[in-house]
Amino acid sequence: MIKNFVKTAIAVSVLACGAANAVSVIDTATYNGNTYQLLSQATWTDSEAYAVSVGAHLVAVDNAAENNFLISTWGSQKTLWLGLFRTGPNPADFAWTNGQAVTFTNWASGEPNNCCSGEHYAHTYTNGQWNDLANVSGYAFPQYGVVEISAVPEPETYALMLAGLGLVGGLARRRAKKLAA
Ligand SMILES: [Ca+2]
Ligand SMILES: [Ca+2]
Repeated sequence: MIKNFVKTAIAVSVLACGAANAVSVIDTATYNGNTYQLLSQATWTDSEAYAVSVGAHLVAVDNAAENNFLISTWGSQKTLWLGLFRTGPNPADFAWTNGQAVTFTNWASGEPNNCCSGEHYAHTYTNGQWNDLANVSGYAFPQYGVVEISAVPEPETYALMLAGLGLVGGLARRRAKKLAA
């Protein structure tokens, strides 16, 4: 039942976001027990939609070590979309799509500048520093998303699991009460 509920929730969220435009996985790597998928060239929103469709999000960079992993694995050759998006006009107004707190950033000098008609999405340069960019699949370079698939369940999946356990526990208690009566 829980499995079906999760499946339905994912299906609904995929429908709500719209199918990602032909985004595919072109490489995979592991780091710290987590799986990372390099996606084909796409806009940020199509890349994040693909990540959501597999029950994950674009990568949230926890620290310099994770950033170094991304750059040494793919980012020294390709500019990578991160799961970091603008939530307001100030330089600090960014959030991770997976909901974790923003405790590390690696902006290039003068970035994020929210240039031109607005730059709401973060990506890496080949030197490992970050820039905010519009929702394009390529500007100076093609843009490639990276999905981070956590080895531990996402918080929302975990909450569903706990809710399911609570339900089972409640039924067991009711059954036990009946027996005792
Ligand atoms: Ca991470
Ligand atoms: Ca910028």
